[in-house]
Amino acid sequence: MKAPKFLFLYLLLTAVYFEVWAGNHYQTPSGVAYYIEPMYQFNWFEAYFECSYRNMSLYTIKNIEQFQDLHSLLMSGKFNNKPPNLWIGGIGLKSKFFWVKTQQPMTYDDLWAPNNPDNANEMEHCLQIWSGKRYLNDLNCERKIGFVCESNSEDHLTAMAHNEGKYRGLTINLYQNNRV
Ligand SMILES: [Ca+2]
Repeated sequence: MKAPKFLFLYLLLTAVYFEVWAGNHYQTPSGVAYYIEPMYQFNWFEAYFECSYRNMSLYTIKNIEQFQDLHSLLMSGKFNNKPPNLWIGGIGLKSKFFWVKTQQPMTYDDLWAPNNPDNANEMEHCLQIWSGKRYLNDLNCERKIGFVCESNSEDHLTAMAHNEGKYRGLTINLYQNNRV
């Protein structure tokens, strides 16, 4: 007779865990998962850190279909039928942008909002998805908006190599400290 009680507890804990884990995780119509922070509280550098902290990266456009899939999610009822202003993983100078993650140039000229990139006041060096506009804008990196992170799973080997380097550095530091 105790089984139902344990079952209830298990289901409750599972629900709590899922709620904590799910947080700002969203899924597109085609099933791709993103971490999206819609609150306007982060400059580009903070957004970059927030994604890295989660072992993710600021979103990089790989093709139009992938972007439209994300945009469909942003246009869904989850965000008041209006895509939030979100930092993505592009930076640039003089209106030429590239993706930080892949170091490839930003080539989707059809995705810029009208009259952009305009590098207004010569202060707009970071890339955003623009609320209600089609679609991208260059913006002052210090502005506080939301952000969207993508998984690094396809970069697993790169991440492993990075971590190995980090631990090697740690070993060297410890060794040096012992010598002092
Ligand atoms: Ca602009």
